[in-house]
Parts: sequence; structure tokens; C-alpha cells
Amino acid sequence: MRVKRFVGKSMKEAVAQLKATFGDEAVILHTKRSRGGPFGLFGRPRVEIIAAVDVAPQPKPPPAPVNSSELQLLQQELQEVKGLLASQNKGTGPWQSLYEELIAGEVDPKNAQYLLDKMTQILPPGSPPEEAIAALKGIVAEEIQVVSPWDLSAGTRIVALVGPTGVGKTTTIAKIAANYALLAKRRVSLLTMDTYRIAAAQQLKTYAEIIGVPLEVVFTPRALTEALERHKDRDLILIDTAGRSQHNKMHLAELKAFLDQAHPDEVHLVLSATTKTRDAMEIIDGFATVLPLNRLIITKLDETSSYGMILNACRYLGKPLAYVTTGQSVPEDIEVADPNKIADLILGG
Ligand SMILES: Nc1nc2c(ncn2[C@@H]2O[C@H](COP(=O)(O)OP(=O)(O)OP(=O)(O)O)[C@@H](O)[C@H]2O)c(=O)[nH]1
Ligand SMILES: [Mg+2]
Repeated sequence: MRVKRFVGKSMKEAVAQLKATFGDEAVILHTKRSRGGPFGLFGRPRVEIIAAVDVAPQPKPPPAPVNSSELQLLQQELQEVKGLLASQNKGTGPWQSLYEELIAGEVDPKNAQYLLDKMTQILPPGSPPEEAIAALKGIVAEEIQVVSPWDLSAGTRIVALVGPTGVGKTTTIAKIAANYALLAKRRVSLLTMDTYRIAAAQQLKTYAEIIGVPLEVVFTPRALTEALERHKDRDLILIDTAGRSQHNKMHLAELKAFLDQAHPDEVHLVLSATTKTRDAMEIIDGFATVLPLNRLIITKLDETSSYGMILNACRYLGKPLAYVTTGQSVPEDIEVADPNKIADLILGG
């Protein structure tokens, strides 16, 4: 804004000056009539106007011409950014239904997003849904580490099963023992340190008698070491343990005292497929802080219809899945873990 004072002998003359300088857009802020001379009494009359005008805006320079290849490049980059945002944005984008399927199967949301991100990295854009499902199954299968069944030709293998109560540890030991002793014709021994629950030892004793393998019940860590010594000519020694809560530090310490003496080649954590993922993670944390877990067994696949927990537990523990069990029948309801089958279960066979 510019402000200026105009003085004339009359109002007409002052306004004429104002218009000549500021044009018609000026705004009069103040007018004053007076006379010149001492005290303003005897001089000639004069008129003073103070007026203001907005400074005219500078015209904008015309936009620089954009050549079409630059425009194309910009559009392409914009598309890429949009795609990236879609993939990072939970479950949005073209694979929303796959994300929802994983979540419905109780795959942990973080795992579901991780799997889809991996899939979008390898899948060409615009691939048909069948290809997307096949790619996703492959990625799920890759995430489930497994191990080959024991060779048992290189000395005695000592394997302990641990886990929460009632998940099927004893039944699984009976299934493994029957398969190795009766079908693979291996020398198998059973040891149990479950003297906590009434009839626990009797349960395994019954299986041992039916399968025709020796069983010893041990009450102390030292007795366990001595029993292992007595069975050192065997191909496979399976150690059953009492079911324990992950929250009971004293029970876990007791378990550790036994296994520290036994130095098993493998400690398998047994979890039921019906366990909620959050609880499975707590169980893994509780047992893994005390014991050197190196395998996972998931039981009771026949008692659930959502299998995401298997993937969640495998990824969380970060150790191979050895077996899955699929029913109460001994010895048939057990399978060596097959990642493709599990991926089929999770994403619908
Ligand atoms: N449906 C089903 N039931 C199973 C499976 N495995 C074991 N069970 C049953 O689960 C129940 C508990 O099995 P156990 O083998 O005694 O479990 P555990 O882990 O040894 O139990 P504790 O020693 O008390 O901690 C029994 O009724 C078994 O028949 C399975 O794969 N599917
Ligand atoms: Mg038991």
C-alpha cells in the first residue's frame, strides 16, 4: 500500500492531483481545510487530502513448459510411491482378500503383512489371484523350518519333550517310540521324570509294555544321569517330563535341573495347535529362558480349523518344527512336519 498527501487551493484541485497520481482506485483517508499565514487566519485557503492505494500485484511469470518425457517420468514415480504406500498400508491394495484370509486363519497381523510384502516383491504387478495364492503358499512354506527324521546311525540320540500341561507330550512320546521301535526297528528306551501327576508314569508304562520298550521312572537329576548311562547302548532315548506352566518359575527351575544333568541332544517344546498365539508366545518365552529349546512339536491339529498359530509359533521360536500330531491314536496320528502341507492348511488346501 502507498500513502501520499495531496495539497491544493480547493478540494477539486487536490482531488485532481490525487487521481493523476493514484487513479480511480485510491481511498481517501483524511481531508483537511485550512488557511496559510500566521495562526491560519489570514492566508489563502488550502485543502489537504491524505489518500492510499494498493500496489498493483506483479503479474505471475507463465509456467515453464514441461516436456512430455519429464511428465511421464513424474507420473511413473508417483505410481511407484503409491504402490509402496499401498504395500506398507496394512492389508490395503489388490491383495486385501489374501491379507484377510491370513488374519481369518489366525496368522498374526505382523506376520500377515510380512508375508504379503514378501509376495509383492516377487510377484509381477497384475498377476492373477491363483498365482498370488501359489506364491504366498510358497512364502509361508519357506517360513516354516523343518528337519529330516533322525538318522540314528551315529550313536545314542537323547530327546526330551517339555511343555505346558495336557498338550500331548506323553502320547507323542508313545507315537514316536512306536514308530521307531516297531516300524524302523530301532532300539528305543523311555525315561520319565513325571512323578508329579498321579498315574502319569503308569500311562507311559502301559504304552511301553504295548510297544515292547523299556521304561524307567526317575525321581532326581542324578537318577536321570544313571538311567541314561544304563541305556547308552540304545539308538533313541525319549525323556518324558511333567507338564508345567510357563509362569511357575520353581517348576521350570526343577525341570532345568534335570535336563542340565541329562544333556539331551534335543529339547522339543510341545504346543497344542488350539493354543492362542499370544499364549504360545508367552509359553515360548517362559520355557526358552530356562531351557535350550531346539525343536517344536505342534499337537492336536485335529482340534482346530485355523492353523495360523503354527506359523506364528515357528517364527517366534525360530527353531525347526519336527512333528505335528493329528489325533489320539497311537502310533498313527503323527506326521513329520511338512511345510507345504501346513501352508495348504493355513491358506486353504
Ligand atoms: N485330539 C487330539 N488329542 C490328543 C493329541 N495328542 C494327545 N492328545 C490327547 O490329549 C490328552 C493329553 O495327552 P497327554 O499325552 O497325557 O498330554 P501331556 O502333555 O503328557 O499331559 P501332562 O503330562 O499332564 O502334562 C490325552 O487325552 C491325549 O489322548 C492329538 O494330536 N489330538
Ligand atoms: Mg504327560
